[in-house]
Amino acid sequence: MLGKNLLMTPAWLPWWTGLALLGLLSEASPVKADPLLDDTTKWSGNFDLRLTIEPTGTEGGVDSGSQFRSEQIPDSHEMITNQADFGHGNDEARHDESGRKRILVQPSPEVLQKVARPLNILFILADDLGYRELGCYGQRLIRTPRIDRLAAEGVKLTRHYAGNAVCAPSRCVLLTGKHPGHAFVRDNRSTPPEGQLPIPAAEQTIAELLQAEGYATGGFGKWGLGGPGSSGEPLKQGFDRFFGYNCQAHAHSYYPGYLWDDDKRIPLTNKPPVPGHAGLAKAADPNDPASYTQFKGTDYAPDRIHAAAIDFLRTNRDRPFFLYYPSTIPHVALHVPDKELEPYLALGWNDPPFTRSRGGYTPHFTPRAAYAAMISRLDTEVGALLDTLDELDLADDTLVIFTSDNGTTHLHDEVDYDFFASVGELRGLKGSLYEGGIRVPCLVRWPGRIEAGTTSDVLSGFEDWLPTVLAACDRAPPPDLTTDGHNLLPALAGQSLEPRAFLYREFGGYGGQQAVWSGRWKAVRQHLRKGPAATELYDLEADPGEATDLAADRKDVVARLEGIMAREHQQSAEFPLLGLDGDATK
Ligand SMILES: [Ca+2]
Repeated sequence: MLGKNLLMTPAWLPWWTGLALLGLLSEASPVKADPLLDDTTKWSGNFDLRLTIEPTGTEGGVDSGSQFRSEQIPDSHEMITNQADFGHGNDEARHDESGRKRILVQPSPEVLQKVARPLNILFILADDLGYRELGCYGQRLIRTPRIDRLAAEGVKLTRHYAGNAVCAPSRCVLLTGKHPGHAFVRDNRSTPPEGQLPIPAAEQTIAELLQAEGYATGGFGKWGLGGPGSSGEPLKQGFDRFFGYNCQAHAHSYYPGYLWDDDKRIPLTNKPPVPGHAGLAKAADPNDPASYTQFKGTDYAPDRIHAAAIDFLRTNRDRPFFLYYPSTIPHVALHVPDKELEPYLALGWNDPPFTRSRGGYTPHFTPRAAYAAMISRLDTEVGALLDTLDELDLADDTLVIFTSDNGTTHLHDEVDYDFFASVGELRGLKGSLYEGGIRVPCLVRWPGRIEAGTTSDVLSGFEDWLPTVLAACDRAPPPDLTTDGHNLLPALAGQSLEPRAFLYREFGGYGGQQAVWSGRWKAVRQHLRKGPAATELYDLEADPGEATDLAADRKDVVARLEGIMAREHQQSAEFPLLGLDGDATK
């Protein structure tokens, strides 16, 4: 019953000679290409090809077996497959008609990995890292050699805007591709006992879309979009794997009592756990370093999170993956191991102790050194992730994106943003829709597709990553998905495009704010919780520090940008902007 046939090609001929001959000579034996290899797939290098030959029986049935054969493609050989050559797309080839033989050309696993390997995504998100806190963005005191090298290997964006001015709403924009006038989560909101307001099941995240395409999806770090068991928890929003903090408040301590390993709480060995918020003991001498030892633990959560992410890379080296790495660094509290502090202590900075005795984040004896050491620690982690891609021979097949969820914190006792010039010439800090709160560093590397060492001033934001990542993976967004984002790939590759019409932000927190960017102009409104607020207008090309309000001189521009604000703000029952909506909760 098992009819068998094997296509024999003399060893000195390239493998496809036999197929071409077969296609030409034997009408009864069309050749079918594997659908995984489309007509633009480029085959090169030295690898095995596996041919499966299935003789077919009578119409409507397959009376066959299969055999495999390997052919070595010469090292120097390179060809572009053409589906027509294989009969793919030819109706005759698709149907197993009586008497015809069907031949499947299937690449061996090595071929798939080497040739048709889908793109991987590594998305690294810093927490509260300001626009000028990396060497490649002008930082002079904090060392970030590995992230700077990433900039040298890819493109540096100079007008990239986080999803919002604080953690949770910024991440919601990133993962769902909707700007804050349409996004579900528009402010931080805790949901006891642990976690933040969950994104609903109906929301589609980047992870969900890639998971449906067969990607391994892992999140490692801080979540903040839905507590354990809620509709928003990572395992229900497209992640196969999660390791880290579910809850943003829990993430204020780097030496916690536990972390989440998928849906299980796993204990850490900090005995006792170090709180994120506590003061010096009443009797403690603020000038004695020993007074601060109570804020040091033994089991540093970033070590655990980083190890789990590296493990995810190794586990999935043969599968396409989406690795989302939302680090908790450099968000306070100032918790960093001594060994990472030492290089900065050696610099002998004037570094007065942060001595808070009650409330707020935990104090530190050398807060400037601690903050710098935390950012350098993140830099080391980024370096190790990139080194692992190199080691696994995946660097060329991986799109790497590095950015931050909002600007530098406004907590000056904790973080001396003046000393570091954390946001440089920009106005505002975390929580503000002025530039310093929301314009963030952003680096993108894709060898062969993005030119190394380039800079782009394309106006862009977190909503763009969902369509950009899908486009990079050669996938279209599902028809029922509405996104406010743009595919950035052409711009990242250096093509000049029609400028984007606008970028929109709103934020119910810190008094209620709205902002619109369009070309050189930016309109911003504050205090929207109190009522309709005056619109300020800045020319960011001439005035990046937003010092001179031009609203009175350019009423035409103000009117146009206010029109965009009105159009893009969709009322939210959860997060009303009272000055615009009235009190939607009444
Ligand atoms: Ca943040």
